[in-house]
Amino acid sequence: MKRVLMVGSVGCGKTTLMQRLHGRDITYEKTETINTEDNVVDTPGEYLELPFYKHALRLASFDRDLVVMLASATVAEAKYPPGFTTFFTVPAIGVVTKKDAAGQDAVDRAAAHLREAGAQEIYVVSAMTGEGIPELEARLA
Ligand SMILES: Nc1nc2c(ncn2[C@@H]2O[C@H](COP(=O)(O)OP(=O)(O)O)[C@@H](O)[C@H]2O)c(=O)[nH]1
Ligand SMILES: [Mg+2]
Repeated sequence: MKRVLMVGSVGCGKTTLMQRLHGRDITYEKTETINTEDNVVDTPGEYLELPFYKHALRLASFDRDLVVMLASATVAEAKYPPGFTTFFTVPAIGVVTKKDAAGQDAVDRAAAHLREAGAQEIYVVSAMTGEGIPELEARLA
């Protein structure tokens, strides 16, 4: 599996997706700091949301193959500034999470936010039902 960095706002589903990708039980764990498990680096949503922490995301990306930008289909507002991917020196893909909890319009809106942030490839998944996970796993292999 590629070395990836999970980025996204608080509660968008980063840790749950990491658990799913590792085939672990899905349990809620608040992410307090940068947490590395095998090839996945999980980050707290505050690192994206609070300007003071943003540099930490860039530092954490330096030894990664890929940045995975997450956006929850259940959140209407954009959490990334336009062109956010230019912040990184490695490629970034977009992942819409929580497909099971939202309608198609909401999924499309989250995907549009990710495209505006610079993602040219978008995957739509549910860490709960497993939908879309095989396609994402294939991309990360
Ligand atoms: N319905 C649904 N809920 C999810 C999904 N992924 C995560 N969640 C829930 O969203 C909340 C935040 O998830 P978490 O992975 O901790 O978000 P993080 O802050 O980005 O790490 C938890 O209550 C999860 O159970 C999903 O695919 N579907
Ligand atoms: Mg987390």
